[in-house]
Amino acid sequence: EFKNNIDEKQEQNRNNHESSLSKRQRVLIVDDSPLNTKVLEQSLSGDYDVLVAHSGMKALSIANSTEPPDIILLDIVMPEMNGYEVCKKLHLNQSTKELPIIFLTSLNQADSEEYGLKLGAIDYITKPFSIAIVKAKIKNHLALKYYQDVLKINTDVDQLTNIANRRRFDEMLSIEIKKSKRTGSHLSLLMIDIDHFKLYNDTYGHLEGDECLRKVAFILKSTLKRPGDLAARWGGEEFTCLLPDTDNKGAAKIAELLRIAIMDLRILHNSSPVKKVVTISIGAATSNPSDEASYETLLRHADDALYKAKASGRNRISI
Ligand code: GH3
Ligand code: MG
Ligand code: MG
Ligand code: MG
Repeated sequence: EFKNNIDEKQEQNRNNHESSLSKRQRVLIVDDSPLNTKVLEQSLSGDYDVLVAHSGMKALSIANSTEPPDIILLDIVMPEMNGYEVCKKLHLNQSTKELPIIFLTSLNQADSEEYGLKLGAIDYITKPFSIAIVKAKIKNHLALKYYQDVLKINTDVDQLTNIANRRRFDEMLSIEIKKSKRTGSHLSLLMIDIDHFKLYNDTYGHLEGDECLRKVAFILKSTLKRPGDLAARWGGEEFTCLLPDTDNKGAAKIAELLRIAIMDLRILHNSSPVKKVVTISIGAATSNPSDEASYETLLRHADDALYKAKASGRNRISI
């Protein structure tokens, strides 16, 4: 039953990216006048999931939620926070800066439009508007947004395991190294390698081998709980975990959690001399905030530690 549970969750994980693309797209309408939002909501809700905000603050909170919109229709003249301000704030934030914004406003001077477009809005429609034109524009912009999302998934996600790929890991590692230098915080990195995986392939075949990689990836990803943590496929049967704000004690604790979690999966590996189930070895490295942590030294330390874990018997962690 435990195994079925894992298979099911893993299946959900596999479909996660695809389903996030096949879901109905979401349109956020921002306007202080409920009368305006009502008209738009009625004419758009047949094709899209429509979200409504009657203030700039509310719009920002929806855009930053776990279910952000795919496009925003943004009024400009609103009390408290106007549409230009909302647009600027969205663009300053990493997670919302790529959301397409269409201004929908009664400000019909050329310089208002120029200013809005220079702030990064993809379009500018003046009131009174033709609902048919608004709908056609939304449709076109959402088609572009869809391909942007497809591209993002293909550049960041490993096709076999559906966790972050090497490119994504490299990118996050350099970002986190800069951050740890700036803030003086510890940054830890785990290098993980499946034990006797060649023997696993030889015994069960490459397709079973691939399935095993998917299971291991899924467990690594779901065992990491902190929002900044990242599990990635480094290549072949090797994985990495990036652990921001984590010292060597914390890293050792998480490495041990991961080691146990994989062993507890009980994926049969009859020809392994270590155990009769699939196990992993882990090398951990932590940047010392006082020295110059670099990409190469962190990786080299983790690699050296992994080598030690392998040499001293496998199914263990080394720092
Ligand atoms: P060790 O305990 O020392 O790590 O032994 P090992 O056999 O795991 O190490 P080695 O690096 O010699 O072999 C790794 C094997 O992983 C070789 C290759 O057949 C297998 N492998 C790498 N990538 C994939 C993959 O995408 N799918 C499958 N099925 N196997 C892979
Ligand atoms: Mg208004
Ligand atoms: Mg290897
Ligand atoms: Mg190996």
